[in-house]
Amino acid sequence: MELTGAQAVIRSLEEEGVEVIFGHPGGAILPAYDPILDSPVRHILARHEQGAGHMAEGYAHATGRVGVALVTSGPGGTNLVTALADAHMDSVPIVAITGQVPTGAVGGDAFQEADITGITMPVTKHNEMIDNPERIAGAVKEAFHIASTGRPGPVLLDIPKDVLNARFAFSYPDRLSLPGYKPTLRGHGRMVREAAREILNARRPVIYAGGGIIKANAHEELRTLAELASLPVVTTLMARGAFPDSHPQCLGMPGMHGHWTAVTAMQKADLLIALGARFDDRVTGNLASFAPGARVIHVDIDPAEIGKNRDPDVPIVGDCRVVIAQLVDALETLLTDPGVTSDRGSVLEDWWRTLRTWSREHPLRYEQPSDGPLKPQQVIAAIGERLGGDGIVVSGVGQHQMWASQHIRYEQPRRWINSGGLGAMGFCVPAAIGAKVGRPDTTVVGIDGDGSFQMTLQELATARTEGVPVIYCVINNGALGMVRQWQELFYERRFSSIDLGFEVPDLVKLAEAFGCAGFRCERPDDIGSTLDKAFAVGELPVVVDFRVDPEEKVFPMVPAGASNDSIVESAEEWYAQVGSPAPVPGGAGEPGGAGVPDHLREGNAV
Ligand SMILES: Cc1ncc(C[n+]2csc(CCOP(=O)(O)OP(=O)(O)O)c2C)c(N)n1
Ligand SMILES: [Mg+2]
Repeated sequence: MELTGAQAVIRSLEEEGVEVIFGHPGGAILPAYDPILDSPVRHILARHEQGAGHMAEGYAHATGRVGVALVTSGPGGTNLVTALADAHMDSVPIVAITGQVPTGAVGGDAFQEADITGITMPVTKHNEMIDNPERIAGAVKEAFHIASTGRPGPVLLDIPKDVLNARFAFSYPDRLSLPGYKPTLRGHGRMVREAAREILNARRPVIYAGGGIIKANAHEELRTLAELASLPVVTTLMARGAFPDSHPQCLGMPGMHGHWTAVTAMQKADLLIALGARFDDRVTGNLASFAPGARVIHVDIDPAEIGKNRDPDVPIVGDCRVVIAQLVDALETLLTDPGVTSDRGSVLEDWWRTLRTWSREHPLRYEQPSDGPLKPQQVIAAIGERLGGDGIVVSGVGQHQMWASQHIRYEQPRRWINSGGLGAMGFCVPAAIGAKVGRPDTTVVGIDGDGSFQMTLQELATARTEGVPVIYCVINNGALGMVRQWQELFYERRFSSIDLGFEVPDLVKLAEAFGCAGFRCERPDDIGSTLDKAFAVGELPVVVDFRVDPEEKVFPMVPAGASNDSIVESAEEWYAQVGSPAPVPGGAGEPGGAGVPDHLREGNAV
């Protein structure tokens, strides 16, 4: 069948089962926009290419399928870079297609030319400029395969305009030929048996579950393993929901703002079973003092992760779902040995007693005075209760993100979506649109910061015009709160360029200007009724302006680069160690705060 290159692109997407494209047109990609009119594939017009990229990511996070973004050359591609980098850091399967100037003009600084394959080389799993139309179908097929298999990630295809316009005989390949690309799925048998023995020998084991569990759809296997061997589980920021928060063996989130018990359990563990996790600095704190007494089993599909930050005692390259099932088999075999106690709970009794005591003594803490300012944690907890384990929560980046991870219970995978590795403000508004498009029957709540919201709020227009009713709850502290928190703690309250104010923009009027419903809540007593109104809207996107206390800080906290042993649970504990807070500029207060002891100083290690 004879098609143009552009028709071949859209046909190839149809062949891959794509139901929706998030994009924004322009000169070089124009030919590809014409056949969309005749295709069953839905196109969602983002107002900014970064938005299109994050929408594709949100869609992929929520559905487990590949998200697709389509943009033009030059600024279209460069605007997409943040989303690609985010997808690369968080292993999100997306395929981006960019238009390019005609082949003959490449390299000549033509209008809207950018070397997008060069620019995105370090932030894509694979990219390619397609130089002839016959290559389109094969390249698309490979792109979807590479994006979604092994360690998932972004793939970019750059297609010059003359290639899009050329006519040729199209056929879709039914086979792939990628001889150099064969991700290892099955773990090495001897290593798996070794890991099973380590698990039985351990007295203070902890499963360190990372985002790879969700990517591999391994949550059921994880649960089987944890229950079989009575193992405590921590779920990282990228793995919230991979193991139910309500499960008695769940210790919560580790890391810089993790639960005290999760952080400390890892520090005191004699065995860490790292499953699809990458020993990120936000989890380990100072690497040299991280989990000093622990032996390490590290399971990851990406061989480059093994030993990157921490040398494992038992390295296993493989897909989490496959390897955990192998581990369960190996453990079951060992447990039939008459010399081995099959009641692992009794073997780990001391450890569990300690963990339970810690959990009781070190809950997350905050106080909501009934007549005082609205506390962000209270708002977020109320949203979580309203969702009751159903619904998808998408966040921006900052304090609100940490509170949304801490104060909402996640019971299932793909219910918590955020920008973890890159920490890209602006993620929430578009990613929530992508999630809702992928899961239209599920309530999608965006929990955003006032700063993050202002980076991509123009996508409210997309949500409204495309009929995507996300409920955005802006945790409005009038500030770049997380930066403010660091300036308070590490720069003696010398607040520099963090003030956003509450009034500009007026979020309720802004919502209305975009044809969305807008509400405001300023008092603790009004949280419930405001959420009632927001959840009752139904058809339209909603923006709720929750005006919260700017003084509130995220605790627990391990200062960047410090040891996880220096975890601080509250502002009171912090100031008990460093001296009273420095005076609020222009306000009352005792001088002090300059005496930050060495172990709480912000390190240089990120
Ligand atoms: C694109 C981008 N720029 C800058 C930062 C640095 N940064 C991290 S958190 C933060 C403040 C976020 O403010 P807001 O969205 O209001 O969230 P809050 O911390 O107040 O809850 C900033 C500027 C970032 N993460 N991403
Ligand atoms: Mg803020």
